[in-house]
Amino acid sequence: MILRDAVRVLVANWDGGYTVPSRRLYPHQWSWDSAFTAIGNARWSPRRARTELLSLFGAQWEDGRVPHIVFNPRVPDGAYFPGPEFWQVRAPSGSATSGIVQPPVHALAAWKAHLVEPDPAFLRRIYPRLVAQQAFLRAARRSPEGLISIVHPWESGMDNSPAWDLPLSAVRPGQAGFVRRDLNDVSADERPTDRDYERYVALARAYRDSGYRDPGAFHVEDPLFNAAYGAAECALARIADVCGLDPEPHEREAAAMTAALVENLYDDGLFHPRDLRTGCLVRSNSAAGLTPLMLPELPREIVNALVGTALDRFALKDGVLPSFSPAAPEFDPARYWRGPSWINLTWLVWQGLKERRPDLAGPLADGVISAVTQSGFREYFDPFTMRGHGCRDFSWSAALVLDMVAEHGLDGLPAAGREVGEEAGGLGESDDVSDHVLA
Ligand code: 2M8
Repeated sequence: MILRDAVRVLVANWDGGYTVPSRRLYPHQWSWDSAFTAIGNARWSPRRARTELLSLFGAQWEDGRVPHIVFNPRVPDGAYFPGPEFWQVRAPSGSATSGIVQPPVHALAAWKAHLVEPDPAFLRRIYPRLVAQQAFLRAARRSPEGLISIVHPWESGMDNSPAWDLPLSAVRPGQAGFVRRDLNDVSADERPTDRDYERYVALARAYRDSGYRDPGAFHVEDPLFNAAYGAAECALARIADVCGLDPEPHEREAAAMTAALVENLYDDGLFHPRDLRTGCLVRSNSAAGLTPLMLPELPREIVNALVGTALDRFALKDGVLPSFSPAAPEFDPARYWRGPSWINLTWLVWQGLKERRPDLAGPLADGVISAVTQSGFREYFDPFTMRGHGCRDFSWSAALVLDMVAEHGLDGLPAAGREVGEEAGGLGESDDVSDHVLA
């Protein structure tokens, strides 16, 4: 039932070449959402997964950046703010896009799609695009210590995390002069405050006005973003291998990122962001600090310390992962990225636990499954009551449940890999899958 419902959400949110995160709240294509959605779609329609990724990379910029939103010209102006009229930029393909990026989880998604249904031709097609995405980050955002920076909280994907409160306090909110659309669909106490929104808009405007080049008042190294970059290099090494190319440069790059993270962002059982304006670590309690667990070469003692932190400060033993430590004063179980449990973040940490700590990974998958069984495919969940918050029928919640069930099983039934999706995909692969042509 759960699996069929998940596929139904993904079918309803499919736009012919990609999946919207949510029909009403997010009616365009989002970068990391497409990667997570592809991971789940691969379980019942690998073709859809490949199309989704190729469609996103179709809007890649010449400098290699993959914009965080690709706008659908058929969606009415004003359906989402800030829309194309705010960003004022187009990809070489002609698509209107934003000019900022999101965590590079796409190489991992491409590799996972290939594992479900091997397709070397797809890998050969997307590999240069994925390499260019990483190259942009190195060229435009890499510090001498080897870490990649972000210039907007939206680039972290965890937009409203309390980890950004301090760096954001240096940003002067601009003049309002805009109308928020998000509050049409979701209650104000589950979304960022107006004050935060004014800062987001001021930052995006300043970056736009610099020609999408200069970091402005927010300039931060984020553990999740950097862990995703490192995991992307690991995936690229495997992809290169299948393509008959040398995996070694990617392996070296992944190892260098792991070392840079440990050297610069690790302290006291958790990875922390670093504010490049002050040079100081922002010692917050964000679950982003656990995501370097994704990196296979993370030293064992750090893995053990992170697991200890996850158990003590994040209540992981209860089978859920809050996005922010419940023990911290800023924790809010219902407000967007300030404490609720998110399925994508849980999935990233689960990647790092599956082999090292199956005793913890199993209950985490069960926790996710019971949250959606109780509350549906909501955007986020109260980590204690599992009550759903944010929008409904949210794509990555549905997609990643398909992936977790395929690997972990359901209700005591063993993992079934591809068959999970085939059974759930009884709804049939729609004919409405266009084979997107890369620009
Ligand atoms: C949220 O972010 C957008 C801005 O990009 C928003 O609040 O309008 C975040 O949760 C982000 O991680 C996600 O990619 C996006 C679409 O699901 O929504």
